[in-house]
Amino acid sequence: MVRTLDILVLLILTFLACSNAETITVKVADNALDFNPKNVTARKGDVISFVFVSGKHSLVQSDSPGVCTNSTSLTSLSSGEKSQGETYTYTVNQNDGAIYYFCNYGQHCLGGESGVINVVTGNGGGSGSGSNGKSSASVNVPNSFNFFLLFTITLFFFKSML
Ligand SMILES: [Cu+2]
Repeated sequence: MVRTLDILVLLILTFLACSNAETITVKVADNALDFNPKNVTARKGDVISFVFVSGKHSLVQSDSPGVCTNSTSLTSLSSGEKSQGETYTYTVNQNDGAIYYFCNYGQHCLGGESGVINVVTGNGGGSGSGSNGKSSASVNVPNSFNFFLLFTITLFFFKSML
């Protein structure tokens, strides 16, 4: 009975160690027709949480930066029309490359309402905007947390061997 419990705890800890997805918040029309931050770095599995701060907007993926036409490929990023106070979450489902998006509500895109999600490979969570140096610094936190989890898992493993 005790052994079964140990295995259960082991499984839960392993799951926690493997799922290090991060949620990145992007404010829509925080101050003007724009995104804050306009550029984010993310990894596959990370969740981009678009928070609609003011007005009405509709986010759609495009094929190039700053372009105001819908992507020709099947677009997975499409919020539909959202109003102030609403949130749209998008889960990154690619290993690398850039996901360009814009607001196709009214003439918002022509006013500069476009942004990009830069998808990078590797473990650890993503980061908000800023330099590459900053993003690598924030990656260290989940990595040390994972080390702690793996250490605990190892302890449980040896405990169950006794
Ligand atoms: Cu808009």
